[in-house]
Amino acid sequence: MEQTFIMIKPDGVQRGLVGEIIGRFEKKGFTLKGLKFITVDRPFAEKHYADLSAKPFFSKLVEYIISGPVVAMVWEGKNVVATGRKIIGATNPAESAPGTIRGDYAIDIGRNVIHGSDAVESGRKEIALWFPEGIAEWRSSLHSWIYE
Ligand code: DAT
Ligand code: MG
Repeated sequence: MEQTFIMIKPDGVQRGLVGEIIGRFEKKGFTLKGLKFITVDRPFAEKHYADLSAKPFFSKLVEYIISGPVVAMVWEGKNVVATGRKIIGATNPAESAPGTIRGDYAIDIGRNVIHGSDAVESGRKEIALWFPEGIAEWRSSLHSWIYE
């Protein structure tokens, strides 16, 4: 089954949005496979955002991600990468639809509350980076009530 890496950024933690965000993924029917509350250091954040290292906003982005604890998660389910991105909303909250996490809870692009993998392959890489110890092996007993 497909997996994605989701991270509640430091602003989401500070603003008390952890329960709300986890609830949206849970209620959709996705399965939580990994979760940790951690503050990452600069080299780690730079590795996570390595693809953006040439962007003018890169250093500000890294500064933001290391500014406090984040909630790092692995969620599993059918099409969870693309659907997760829909739940999260457009990168710039000014363009995120109401009903999405960023559309409901964010204003500035540099404080957009949450990260989600943009493809199955980048998800695989991000999960390996954030969860080198591996993730939980379990199957929800609700499976047959969510999938036909
Ligand atoms: P996303 O987080 O939607 O996958 P991304 O991978 O393109 O977006 O960029 C990572 C983060 O970098 C994004 O959540 C916010 C920040 N960012 C992206 N584009 C930006 C821009 N033009 N100015 C400032 N910050 C930006
Ligand atoms: Mg991205």
